[in-house]
Amino acid sequence: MTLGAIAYLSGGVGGARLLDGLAAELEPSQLTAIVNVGDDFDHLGLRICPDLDTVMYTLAGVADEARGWGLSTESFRALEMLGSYGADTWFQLGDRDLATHLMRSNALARGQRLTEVTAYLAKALGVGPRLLPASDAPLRTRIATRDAGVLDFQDWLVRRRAAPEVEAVRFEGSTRATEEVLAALEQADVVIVGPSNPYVSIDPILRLEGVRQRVQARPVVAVSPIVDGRAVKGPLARMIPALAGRPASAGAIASHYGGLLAGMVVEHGDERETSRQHPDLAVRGATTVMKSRGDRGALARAVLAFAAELSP
Ligand code: FO1
Repeated sequence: MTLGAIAYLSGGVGGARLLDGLAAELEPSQLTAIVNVGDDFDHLGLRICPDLDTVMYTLAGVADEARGWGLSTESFRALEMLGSYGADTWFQLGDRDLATHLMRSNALARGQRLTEVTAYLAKALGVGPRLLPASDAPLRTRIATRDAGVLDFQDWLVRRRAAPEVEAVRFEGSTRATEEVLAALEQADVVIVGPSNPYVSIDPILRLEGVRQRVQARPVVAVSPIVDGRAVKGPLARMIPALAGRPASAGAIASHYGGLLAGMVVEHGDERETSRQHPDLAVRGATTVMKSRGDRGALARAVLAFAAELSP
């Protein structure tokens, strides 16, 4: 069938890149991104929403392509001055990026919902598809580690470079998805799960009240964030053995999502092993490592074609 409305679950840099490819293939009104807010934190008096900003900057074409987060043509003069005052500088806040955090923090302080201020900022940057924070209320992913206690997410990921071994991932705060998120899932013909870390980018979305039941009522296609046993970016390849007690693989990702998936798009060469682990899962091979904007479009087309085949 030709697909109508698509709900896309996203977190991290890989999720944002495929969303960029999908946005180029679809009408803006067809595509809604439901974005992780478990990475969010309050830092230097500002509310920082890394996954929302990564998606917004990527779709606006202003993201720093090499880093994947933050803005291109950035400077860090404010951060230098903060350092002179002895403030924390381990989280690299750029001068132009600070404008986003100032606008968002002021709007929230005036009582606006995160959903509203996200829509305002995205519109100001000319972003077409709807970007929805998974929840309006604060939600925090925390990492229980073997040797360093329970850490805030950015402290673990950025400050400590994900070195402390993970024993468990915990979520604190909001358990409520927004009404907009629940409605977007109800109106979706298909749900696409981006090539994101399932533990810290997608689980914080699925665990919200009413989300998993609405997602599993629709055809769900996930794109594997693991290629030939390795993570394209980030700590995922080490988290799978630590948390699932098995080697990193696309099959391990499918197992983590349980019976949620109708299909999985994996890197060429990973099809056979994934199908061996999951005989009843539809598996499609594609080029899932996106090195260019052209790659994003090609992967988006492959995912959309596969999703259309799986939709009744
Ligand atoms: N990731 C880093 O590894 N180092 C940083 O200094 C850093 C700063 C930063 C500033 C704004 C922002 O929106 C994201 C930033 N990130 C940084 C990425 C952030 O840690 C995200 O949580 C990851 O991209 C995973 O989603």
